[in-house]
Amino acid sequence: MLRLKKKYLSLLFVPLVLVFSGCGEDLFETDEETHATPAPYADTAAPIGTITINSGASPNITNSTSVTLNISATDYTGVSQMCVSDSTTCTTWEAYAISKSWTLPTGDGLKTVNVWFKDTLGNATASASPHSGTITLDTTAPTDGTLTATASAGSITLTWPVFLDTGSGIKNYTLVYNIGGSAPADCAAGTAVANLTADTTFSGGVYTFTHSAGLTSGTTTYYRLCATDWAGNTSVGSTDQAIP
Ligand SMILES: [Ca+2]
Repeated sequence: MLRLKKKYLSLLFVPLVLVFSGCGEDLFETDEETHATPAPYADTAAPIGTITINSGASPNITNSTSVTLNISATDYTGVSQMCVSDSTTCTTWEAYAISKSWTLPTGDGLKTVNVWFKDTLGNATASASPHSGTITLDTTAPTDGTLTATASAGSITLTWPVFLDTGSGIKNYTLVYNIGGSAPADCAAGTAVANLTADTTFSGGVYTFTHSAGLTSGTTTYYRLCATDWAGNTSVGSTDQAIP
């Protein structure tokens, strides 16, 4: 019985690969009269693509109108052009690129950026069906509630109600203090308390944090509490003081 050794089997594929790769070349020689037969495939499809804004981070929120568009498209004959717009109308075609700096329209809220693609043969994304990316623009800092500092022997208890934020919501609080003097000018000044989030309890809509480390008995401690939203906007802060 005639059997082909396994090692010779692979040799059979070599000519086949050469044949197919030769056909592949033909598909792109659109302006050369090298073959009598027409190309076996006509590309009438628009590119397929996606767009995300600032890499589509989650939650996808920004406090700046300056963003980066991350663009990707594929096409049988190659992606040639793109058209980016804040509206549902394409107005300006430009060379296809996978990254583009973009300025969102001002005004907080959900923003949509649309992109249309065109391949090298002119097949374009349907005008009514652009690819879309979204991001929430929040440029408004949270509204401060009232911080209350209450002293007891060796410690000060701080309480505050939930601060409010439009646009993206409160992400975290920052509590800073000065021993003597006056309240820190902002929440980047003064000394930040350690482990604020971990050591804060929440009940009945009120946060409670007890501060003891670093206090000086008999000396007024000045506090400032700020809230930061998910877009990175930090409030001016609410201040209070107490003498432990
Ligand atoms: Ca906000």
